[in-house]
Amino acid sequence: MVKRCVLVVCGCTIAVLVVVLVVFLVVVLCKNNTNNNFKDTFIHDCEEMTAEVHSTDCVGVWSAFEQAYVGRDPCQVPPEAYDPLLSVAPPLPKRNKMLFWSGIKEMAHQLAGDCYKTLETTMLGSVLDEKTWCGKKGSNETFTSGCPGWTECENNPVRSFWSRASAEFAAVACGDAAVLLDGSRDTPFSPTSIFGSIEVKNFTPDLMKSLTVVLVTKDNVGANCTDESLKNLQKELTPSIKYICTEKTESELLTCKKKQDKSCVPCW
Ligand code: AVW
Repeated sequence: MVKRCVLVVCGCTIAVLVVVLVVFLVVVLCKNNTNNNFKDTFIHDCEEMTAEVHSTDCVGVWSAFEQAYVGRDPCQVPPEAYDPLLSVAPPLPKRNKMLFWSGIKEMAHQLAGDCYKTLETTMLGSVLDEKTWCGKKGSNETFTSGCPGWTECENNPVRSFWSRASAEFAAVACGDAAVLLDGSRDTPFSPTSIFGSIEVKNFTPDLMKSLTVVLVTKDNVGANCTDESLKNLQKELTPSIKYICTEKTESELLTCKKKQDKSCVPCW
């Protein structure tokens, strides 16, 4: 009887240990998989994006990327931490086809198609769009969850990346550029947005000829080109950059886009 009891207790203990071990292995493997997935996807997407243009050392680009935040407190990653990354993978400008946006990301990308270049269609922008990442003090890992949110602290790895990349994207914009602003916002030109606080301040007057503001409204409801906030935008622009403003409804723009061919005649 005692022997049987000992056997049952031992059996149960072994079964519990096996379950704990399996759960532990699954958790560890899944975690590593997430991190490797992030790295592998980064390198894969980088290679796909650069294959046609020029060969790029995407493993080197990954190293420059991770050195910005790995091992650091995720609230102490300033935009300058990405300087080495931006110097190995700078945004390539497209003359007269640079498109900025504020408030209407989806619409901007529907209209951009293959005709315009947005920050999210540059190599780094497309690889990191909609992604979250951060490091941790004393760790050499990349985490894709549990990272600080956009407003949780200013110097978080994601926000600092977009700030630094936006500054660079704006600095190389050349010729006639355009910005799509959300006409249904109270302040279509927001001085605290990335466009208002970073991009406008980084335009290079010797490179940029004009900026066309396309105020996008829903069926003519919303702001127009006389909007107070746009006066602040004009004030921010160097006088040598010509300012143009036009009002368009969403449906006008989408209808035009459908008809647009490879000649990419602007819809504004
Ligand atoms: P936006 P931006 N919390 O539509 O001018 C979370 O205002 O700033 O346009 N995420 C945020 C927050 C926030 N408070 N603020 C901004 N974001 C993120 C790069 C979020 O992902 C391009 F070149 C939101 O979708 C454009 O010309 C995105 O920032 C320009 O910057 C845009 O906020 C658009 O930035």
